[in-house]
Amino acid sequence: MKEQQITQAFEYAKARYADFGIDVEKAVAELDKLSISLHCWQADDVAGCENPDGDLSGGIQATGNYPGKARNIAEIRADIDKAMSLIPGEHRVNLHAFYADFGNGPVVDRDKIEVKHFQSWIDWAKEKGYKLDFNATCFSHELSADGFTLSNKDPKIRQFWVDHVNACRKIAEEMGRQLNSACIHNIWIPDGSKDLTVDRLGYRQNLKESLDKIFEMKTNDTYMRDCIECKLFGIGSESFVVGSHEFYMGYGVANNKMITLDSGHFHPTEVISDKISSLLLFAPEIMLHVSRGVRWDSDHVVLLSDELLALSQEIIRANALDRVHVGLDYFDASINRIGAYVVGVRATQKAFTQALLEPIAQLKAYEAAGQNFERMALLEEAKSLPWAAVYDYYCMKKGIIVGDAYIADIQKYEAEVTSKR
Ligand code: RNT
Ligand code: ZN
Repeated sequence: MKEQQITQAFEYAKARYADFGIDVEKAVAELDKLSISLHCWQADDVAGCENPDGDLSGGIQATGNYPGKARNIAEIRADIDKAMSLIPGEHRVNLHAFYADFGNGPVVDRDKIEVKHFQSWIDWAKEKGYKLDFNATCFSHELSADGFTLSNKDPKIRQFWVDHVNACRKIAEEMGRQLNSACIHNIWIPDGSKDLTVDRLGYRQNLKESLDKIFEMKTNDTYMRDCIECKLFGIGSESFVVGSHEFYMGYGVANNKMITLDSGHFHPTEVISDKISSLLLFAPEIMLHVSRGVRWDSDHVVLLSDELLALSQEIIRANALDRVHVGLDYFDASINRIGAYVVGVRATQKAFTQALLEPIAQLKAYEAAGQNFERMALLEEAKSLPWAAVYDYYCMKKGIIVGDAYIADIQKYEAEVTSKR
């Protein structure tokens, strides 16, 4: 696309949206503030750096063997940099604890990790202008092998994971301090079982006690925030998951903790978009793991779906961009992994572009007056207003490749870099 075409289309969009009293420039400025947290684990199929050839466990699985996966920290960073170069705006990188950089120093177990093991990540982020988020890694480890971590029947195993999570919370706090932006630390645990479980209460009591112990260690809100993520089921935890939605919803509301909503962690017809306006009333903030569930699998590449649009609309309609943190969470090993990143982020940005351009005031006025046909008709019209021209213009203004031309760019990177791995 030529610059002139993009500008012309944008000018048309501007005039068209002005008919509805919408200021397109303002929407672009808002879109530019949306910082998306890019999950580092799409680059290497959630392998981590401790033992990249080891098995991923914990009820999650990356399927596919597309060539070119990142094999070490340098390659993960290079691939994330490449993906970021094809995404307009300033974004975050979401790290997991098992991406520690031990360099030439001794390798320590997860309960002993420190800031120094992540200093090279922080330095890289600083150099590139990214902010960081962080996650304890309570899977792919011998002490999670029986399927239980913070809720384990064995108090020594529980303590190990409490120590790990708190080691991570300290690291997160320091990441936030050094990068001058609160690092969001997420707790997701795989705990659950394949089949009938009798003492559900016992496991949940254990989890509650472990979390209480964890949060006894106070951290500075300016530099780090805690969040807790529920799940419905996983591979091998089909019958019982300790950290269910009700569990974390209750825990989060009672303890003023941020809830993480992963779009792939609910019943197939249940959507997280409708949870936003409820949670906002009871929880301080919300963290999102935007994903795309397909049948039993929760982790397909994010696309511009009705649900993604509904999610963005709920956030914008509630004027809650400052309380909802948007992160991605999927791992597709069957396609070009950098492409997977770019498609997911661009889809998310496109959904927010539409949401930011919605004629909300008019829609609310119709609704208040009981004019439900008018509300429906305007919602339909809004779908085909020229929002794509606004997104293209945004990419161009930020000096980022516009439209499908990024496909060829990723193919080039594949030919020159990833295919040689
Ligand atoms: C797993 C959770 C969790 C993980 C990452 C790797 O079902 O969604 O967020 O995907 O922590
Ligand atoms: Zn998740």
